[in-house]
Amino acid sequence: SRKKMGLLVMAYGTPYQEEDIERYYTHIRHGRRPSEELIADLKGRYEAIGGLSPLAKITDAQAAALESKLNASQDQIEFKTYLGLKHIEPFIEDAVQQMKEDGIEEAVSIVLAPHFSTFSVKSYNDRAKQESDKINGPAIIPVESWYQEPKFIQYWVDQLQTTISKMTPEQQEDYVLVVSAHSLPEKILQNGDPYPDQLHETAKLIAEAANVKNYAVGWQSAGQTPEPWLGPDVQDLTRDLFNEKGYKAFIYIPAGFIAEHLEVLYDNDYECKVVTDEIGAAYYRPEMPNANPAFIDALATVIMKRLNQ
Ligand code: FEC
Repeated sequence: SRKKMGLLVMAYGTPYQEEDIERYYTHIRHGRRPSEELIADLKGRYEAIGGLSPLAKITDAQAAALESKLNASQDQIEFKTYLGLKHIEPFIEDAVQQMKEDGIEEAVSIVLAPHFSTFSVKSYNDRAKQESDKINGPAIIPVESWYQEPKFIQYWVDQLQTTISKMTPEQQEDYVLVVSAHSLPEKILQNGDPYPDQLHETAKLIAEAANVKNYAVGWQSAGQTPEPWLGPDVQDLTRDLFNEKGYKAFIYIPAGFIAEHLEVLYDNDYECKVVTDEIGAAYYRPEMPNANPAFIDALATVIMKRLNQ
């Protein structure tokens, strides 16, 4: 019979209803309640993408598809999914407690974000481990980063080719690819955080495999705090690239994200498009991985490679 193993899928989380926005935002800010102005601003952005984010549904679909794929692709282990979110229930700690209640003794964990940062993946993994240590829960084998998985890179190469095939011949001759991730405070660099290098490597892997001549790396969605954040911001980068080279089209791959959510639907599809409209260039944003089977296959491959290490 198959060995039972927990599959701890960790993701950011999103408000389930409008009333959740304030407490969700407060949680993101480590318990500091945002001002009325900040709350109104965030509500306005959710309204602009249709009221709420599709992220909750996409995360659920990704987790379910990953479990099915893993259980269908081998016959040694029976995986059972536990969803643990960073900023709303079910929290990471809830998922670890549930595994313990269900008698799970061993689990593999993955964060639904490709790049490692002390601010992102490390904080998810630390919370899972701390909770498990506290309650004498399952041993957890964490995936630290998975941006290098060839099937993941191939996902973007295929999407890029689909996008390019939709462009006019003039745009095909004269476009630039902008690869981005969520900005983080520059202070992460003091401790040698690998996050920026991992994004640069992702961009290079995609551009080389897809034969893209012109590409640039940028940062998006920076927080509203006075400290310096990693740049260049994608909007400024778009203007600078246009001023230098006059590109006719911009293709955005927000490679630090894997779902269509607020940061993509607003920060790319609205904010970057404001700039491309202003300079008179075409805006393209390939489809996000969501629960695309090719992407789920990439994640399943990452999990099996980790367990076979
Ligand atoms: O509801 C949705 O569809 C949006 C989900 C969402 C994702 C996401 C991903 C990342 N974040 C990361 C870091 C930060 C830092 C701050 C910060 C702030 C916000 C706010 C919202 C929000 N984030 Fe987020 N992020 C998402 C949503 N994030 C809403 C608050 C309003 C705003 O600033 O827009 C700054 C905190 C502070 O103010 O001090 C830092 C990172 C990722 C990608 C990795 C991951 O998914 O874990 C890093 C999705």
